[in-house]
Amino acid sequence: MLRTPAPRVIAHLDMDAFYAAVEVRDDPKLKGLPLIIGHPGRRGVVSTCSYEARKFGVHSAMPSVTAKRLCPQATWLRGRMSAYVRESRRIRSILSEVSPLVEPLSIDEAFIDLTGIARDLEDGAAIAQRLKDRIRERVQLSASVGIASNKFLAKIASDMRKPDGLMLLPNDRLEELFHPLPIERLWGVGPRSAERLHGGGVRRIGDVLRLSESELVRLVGKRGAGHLRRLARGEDDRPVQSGRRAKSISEERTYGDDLRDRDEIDRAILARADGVARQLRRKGLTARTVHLKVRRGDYTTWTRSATLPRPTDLTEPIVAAARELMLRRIDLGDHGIRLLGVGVSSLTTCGSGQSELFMDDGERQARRLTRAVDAVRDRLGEKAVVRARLLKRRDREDDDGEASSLPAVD
Ligand code: TTP
Ligand code: MG
Repeated sequence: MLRTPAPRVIAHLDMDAFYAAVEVRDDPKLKGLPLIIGHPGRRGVVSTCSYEARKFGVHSAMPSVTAKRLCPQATWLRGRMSAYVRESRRIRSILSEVSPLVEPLSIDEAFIDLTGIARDLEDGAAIAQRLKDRIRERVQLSASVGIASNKFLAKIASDMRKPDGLMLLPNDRLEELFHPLPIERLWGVGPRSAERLHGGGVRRIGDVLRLSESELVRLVGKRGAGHLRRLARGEDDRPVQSGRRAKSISEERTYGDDLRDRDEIDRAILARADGVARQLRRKGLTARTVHLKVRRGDYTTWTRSATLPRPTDLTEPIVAAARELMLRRIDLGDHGIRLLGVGVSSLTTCGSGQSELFMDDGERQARRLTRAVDAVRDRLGEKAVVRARLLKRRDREDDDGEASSLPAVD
C-alpha cells in the first residue's frame, strides 16, 4: 500500500533589525535608542533601523532626508558590512547543527527543512525555540522564526510576530491567521497588481478565494489567477535547497590605461553588471548583494558591498547599486582605475516564475526585453546585442582583454 508522504516541517528564520542589532550588541550605549543604519547624506537611504526608530515610521530603503524628518533624534551609523557577514556565517553554522538542509535567502534569513527531524509542526516549533535560544546565547542576537508545512507559509509566519517571534502557522488555521492579511503579502503582488486587485474588491488574501474564476482571470490573467489561488490556499511545493551551488558570480577587467573619466567608469560598471546579470539568468538565480571591486592606479584595492531591497537577475538594479558604491564608498583621490569588477552574492534559486506574473507593467516589459535579448545572444553570441550606452566607445571595452572571476565573496 502506498503511504502518503509525511507533511513537511519547514522553518523560516529572519534576524531582527539585523545590522542595527549587531551595532547595539557591540555598543550597549545604543540600546533602547532609535538607531538608523545608512548614509545620512542628501542622497542616502536607510539600510535598516532599530525597532525604536520604526515607531517613528522609519524603514529600510527610505530616503535619509525623510528618515531625518520623521526621527530627528536618531543616531546614525554607516554600518560595518564585514561584521554583518561574520555574524551571518556564525548564525548559518548554528542552523546547520540543527538540519543539513539549510537554504540561505539573504544575509539574515534562511529556510531550514526540519522534515524527519521534527515529529510534527508543534515539535518543529519546540526545535525552533531551542534554535532561537542557541543564537541568543552564542551571538547575542534575536531571531524570529515561522514554522509551517512549506516555504511560502513559513516565511509569512516568521514576519507575523516580529521581533523575537515564534509563529506556528498550521494548515488548519490559515483561515483565521493567513486569510485576513493584506493581498500585498502574497509573493509577487506589487503596487500595480495590488491596485487592480483592490479595484476588483480583493484586499485580503482570503478575498482571492471568494472571487469567481472569471473575475480573478479578468483582474490578473489566467496564469496569474492560478498562481494567486494556489498561494491563497497556502500551497507551495518548492523544496528547501541547500548549498553546493555557486555562492557568488562576478566579472572583472584590468585596463591598460587607467579609467579616469566618469562616463568611462560608468560604462565599465554597466558592462560588468550586464555580464553578471546574464550569468544569473542563465543559472536561474537571483542575487541580493552587489559587490564592487576597484583597484586604483597605485594598486590600492577596495571591495565594497550593498544589499538590494529585493533579489534581482536584471542589469539595472545591479548597476544602480554598483554606481552608488563607486560614488559613496570609494575614494579615488587623484588616481584612475586599473581594475574594475562587479559581483553578486546572496544567491537564491528563482521561484517558478510566479512573481513575474504580478510584476508591474514596466518591470514585466523590462523582463520581456531582457529575455528577447538573451535569446538573440544565445543564438548569435554575446556581442550580437550591445547596449547603446556601450556602443559609444566600444573600442575601449573591446581592448580590455578577457573577463575573469573574482574570488567568491561569501
Ligand atoms: P531585513 O531582514 O529585511 O530587515 P531587518 O533584519 O533589519 O529587520 P526585520 O526585523 O524586519 O527583519 O534585512 C536584513 C538586513 O539587510 C538589514 O538589517 C539591512 C539590510 N537591508 C538593506 O541594506 N537594505 C534594505 O532595503 C533591506 C530591506 C535590508
Ligand atoms: Mg531581518
